[in-house]
Amino acid sequence: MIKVYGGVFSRAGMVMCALEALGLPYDNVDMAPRSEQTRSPAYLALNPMAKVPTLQDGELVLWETQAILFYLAAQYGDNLLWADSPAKVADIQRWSLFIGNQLEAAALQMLMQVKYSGGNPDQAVIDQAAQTLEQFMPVLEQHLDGKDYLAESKLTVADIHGGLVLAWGKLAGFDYSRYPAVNRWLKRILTSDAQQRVMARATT
Ligand SMILES: N[C@@H](CCC(=O)N[C@@H](CS)C(=O)NCC(=O)O)C(=O)O
Repeated sequence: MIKVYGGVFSRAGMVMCALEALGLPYDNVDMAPRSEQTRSPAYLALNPMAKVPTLQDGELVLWETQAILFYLAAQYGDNLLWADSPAKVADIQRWSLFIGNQLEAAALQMLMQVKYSGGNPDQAVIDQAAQTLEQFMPVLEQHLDGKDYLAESKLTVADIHGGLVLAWGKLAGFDYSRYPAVNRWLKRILTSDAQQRVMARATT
């Protein structure tokens, strides 16, 4: 059985969302980032970064969220979450990498400051992160205008990764309503059946 290390609210949630969308059974080993568990010799043997998520699928051990998502879709997608030509696959990867490279750090910094700074957020860091999101949001807005998904006119791993990254900004209070196409897309991902099933795990 496929095993996912890391909890629902970490990037492991993205992996679980993809597994849910693919209809694949999996075991979740819930471990918090920076916990003792992530520093155990057994876990370090799987992931020398001591971070989550890690995927175990038979002999395969994989870390780095986007690599895991690309693997799952390519291996098990059978036309779900993925595409059937190198150019279309590259388009899915392009949007996921764009969000990963341009927006992920800013969205995470904003979330960390607003939610996890012990009530002592650094406004300069928040402002800088907001500025970065504002800088690249028009690219997404223009691309998503008139579209339901980032690539392929269907849910792909780019939407799962991208939507859950942008959700960090939303949790931190970033106002996406000024970008209506992005806002609609984000809502579509967060309310998708797959993501609802992941969130249900948080309460069980
Ligand atoms: N680029 C990595 C980042 C992994 C990562 O930073 N995971 C967080 C949880 S979402 C973590 O384990 N942080 C602990 C740490 O930074 O020590 C990926 O996408 O998998």
